[in-house]
Amino acid sequence: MRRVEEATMSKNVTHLHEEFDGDRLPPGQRETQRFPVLSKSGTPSWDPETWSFEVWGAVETELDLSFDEFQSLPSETQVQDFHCVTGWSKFDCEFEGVTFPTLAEEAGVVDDAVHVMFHALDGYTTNLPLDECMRDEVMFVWGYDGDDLPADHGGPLRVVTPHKYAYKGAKWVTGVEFLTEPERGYWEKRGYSNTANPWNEERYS
Ligand SMILES: Nc1nc2c(c(=O)[nH]1)N[C@H]1C(S)=C(S)[C@@H](COP(=O)(O)O)O[C@H]1N2
Ligand SMILES: [Mo]
Repeated sequence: MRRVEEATMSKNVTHLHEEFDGDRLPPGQRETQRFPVLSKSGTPSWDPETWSFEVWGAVETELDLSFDEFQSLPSETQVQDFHCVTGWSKFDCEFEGVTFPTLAEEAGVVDDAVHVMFHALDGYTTNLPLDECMRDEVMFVWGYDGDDLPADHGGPLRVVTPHKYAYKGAKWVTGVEFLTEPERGYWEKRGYSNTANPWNEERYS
């Protein structure tokens, strides 16, 4: 019964490419059935007792949530495609979690916020303009294909950005910083595109 309800409530957003005037498989990409793991350094460990998710910067209310508290936020399931800048795409990933706009509403974003920096347990950071985050397809996810998100893929919690190459989605995310000026994250400082639109092949800068 529960499975049926979840299936009904899952939202399919794999038509997202239409908004970018592109094919479902972006140029220069190859479809894979596997889900390769790509991390700058290994998989960090986390302690459910001390893990906390923080939101700070240009917000009305800074947040500090336990994993249970985070999972109590309004959540949903979406079927999305995943595009890696190294050339593979994985179709129909089912992700469960909280949308970026839901989290932003929880914190109350102030008027002069224009940019966002995501922070992760392994020291990784990645940035996006606020308006590119304020879409329902940008999610903080803890569930993948009906199970917990595997640790290698960013469990307990990661960001997914199906409108961008996947380096814009921080695995092991524990912090979201709202900024009044743009800043660059880990790969954006090291030659990957700041904009990362897969349908324009914005891979390098
Ligand atoms: N915290 C963190 N997030 C990260 C990375 C990382 O090294 N650390 N790598 C990024 C890159 S380059 C890619 S392609 C995707 C890969 O996600 P996957 O390992 O689940 O395929 O995660 C992104 N998020
Ligand atoms: Mo990547």
